[in-house]
Amino acid sequence: MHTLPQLKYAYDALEPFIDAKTMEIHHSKHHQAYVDNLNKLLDGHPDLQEMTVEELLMDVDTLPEDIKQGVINNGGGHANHTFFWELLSKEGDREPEGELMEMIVSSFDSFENFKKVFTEAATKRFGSGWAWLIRENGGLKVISTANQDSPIMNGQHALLGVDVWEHAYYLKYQNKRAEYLENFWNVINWRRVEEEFRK
Ligand code: MN3
Repeated sequence: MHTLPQLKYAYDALEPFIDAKTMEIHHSKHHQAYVDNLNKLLDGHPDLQEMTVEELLMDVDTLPEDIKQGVINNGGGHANHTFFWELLSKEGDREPEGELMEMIVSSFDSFENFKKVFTEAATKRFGSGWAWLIRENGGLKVISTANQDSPIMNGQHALLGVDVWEHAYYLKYQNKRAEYLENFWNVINWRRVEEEFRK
């Protein structure tokens, strides 16, 4: 049985960059729905019920055809959001440190340029989806995925991700995705990103 993870901070902790109402609806309604739908899809599949959401996503081609797309959408939604909440914080430094920073600079020339590349991928994602910073070939790369497709499905290891579904920003920023993305840099928990980088 998959469950909604508790946030380690209050819904208003990321104000004014991400507003409390958006956080509350995003977590308690949207994320909850992915969890509930995933549980419903796995009902009657005791073997699949024992797997973690990462295990389900790692091998989607082995899933029964009638639930495959549903698990991609809702399992992906559950995994993506669980990671996303951990990536957010209003405390601490606004830049990565140490080896992560070094690899960002060696992969993108500068931290400023990395921000530009990441923001561009997030801005250009048509419709709903995510932008990610992933590890690849001993370096780092920016990608984006559609809908709730998870990098885990492609065997990719994400270090940072941003949700660009309208539900992530519409209440505060309306159609201005670029403004939401500008503000996103104020709420990244770089210590959590560094922890993922060390894995
Ligand atoms: Mn979302």
